[in-house]
Amino acid sequence: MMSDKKILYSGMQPTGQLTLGNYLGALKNWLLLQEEYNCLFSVVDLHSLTVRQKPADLRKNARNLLMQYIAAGIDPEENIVYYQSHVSGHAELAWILNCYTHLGELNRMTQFKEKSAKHESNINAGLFTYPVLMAADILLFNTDLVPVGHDQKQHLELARDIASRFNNANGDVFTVPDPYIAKVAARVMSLQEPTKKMSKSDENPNAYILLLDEPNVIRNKIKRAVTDSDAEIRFDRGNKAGISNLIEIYSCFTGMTMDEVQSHFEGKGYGDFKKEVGDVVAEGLRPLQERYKELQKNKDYIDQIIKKNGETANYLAQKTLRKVKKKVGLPELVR
Ligand code: ATP
Ligand code: LTN
Repeated sequence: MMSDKKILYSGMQPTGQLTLGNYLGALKNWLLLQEEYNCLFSVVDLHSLTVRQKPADLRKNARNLLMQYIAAGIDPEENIVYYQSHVSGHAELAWILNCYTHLGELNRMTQFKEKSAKHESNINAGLFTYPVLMAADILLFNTDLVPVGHDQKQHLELARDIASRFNNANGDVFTVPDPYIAKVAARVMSLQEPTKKMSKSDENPNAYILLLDEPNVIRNKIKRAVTDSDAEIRFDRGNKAGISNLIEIYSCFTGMTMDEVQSHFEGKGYGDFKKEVGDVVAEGLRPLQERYKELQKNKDYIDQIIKKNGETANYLAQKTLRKVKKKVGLPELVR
């Protein structure tokens, strides 16, 4: 962490099991970037409290999520993989940044609007200030690059605005972070409603593929995916959302371009196409699933990773917080 590489930060909410959307839209890019950057990958458990969670489920999901990062290929010895709630600096910085964020900015956030509509009976203040906590996550570590799916672009722009506003008022403290959004599969769509994004908190399990779904479950979900009635395998998001989504997924797992995928399936029917997509996804996720099973047997190893990385993250967070507190005029702690 102390080397002179640039800093990368990203995280995911432990609101359920990881989907193919989380994997292709975000996690896969983390894997590509982890050598080039000093990386922090957090399990953003504080964020997930904005929607009611069952405590036992949250605890389980958080640990499973951290293990899925590692099973996917994130090296926890070289990168800081940790729980957000183990580093109290996130909440402290979020408070300070709340005072540098305008209500109008938060009112414009589409995720807030969507989640408010979905959870009408619990539109809490945390849901509203969610993007400020996210800005704190990123700015706490002087992050240069934030790889996320397309849905997080607006939050990232806000984090940049908050950083610049703070710097303008108090002198350069924060690095203004850049987003990293992949070109292909930045938005993997629901298998049941292909105009909506695939989401791990969807009520219908057929809408998503979980990274830990059994191979036959994966094949069946793809077989049932909603398509269209014209039987042509062609990439056209506007008119053929379901088929285009499957083409993108296939392209991610095979490394083929959209054109190559189209010619590969020329003359074939949807049945054959779906079968092949199911096969490459099931096969592509097999190594991750095998590593996950191994990690499950290794409780002490995971515990030690959580402890060590949490300590490092805390140390780095305190360094930034001390600077921020001083800049805004909070009294120094006398030891
Ligand atoms: P929830 O359903 O609880 O809102 P989610 O599935 O949207 O969760 P997050 O934890 O909010 O997942 O997101 C983790 C990362 O995965 C983010 O970088 C997000 O942009 C990315 N991501 C989530 N869904 C998709 C998707 N369908 N396609 C591409 N990227 C996605
Ligand atoms: N809001 C993000 C999760 C998240 C995040 C972050 C991503 C919280 N803090 C910092 C990147 C950097 C989401 O995916 N819903």
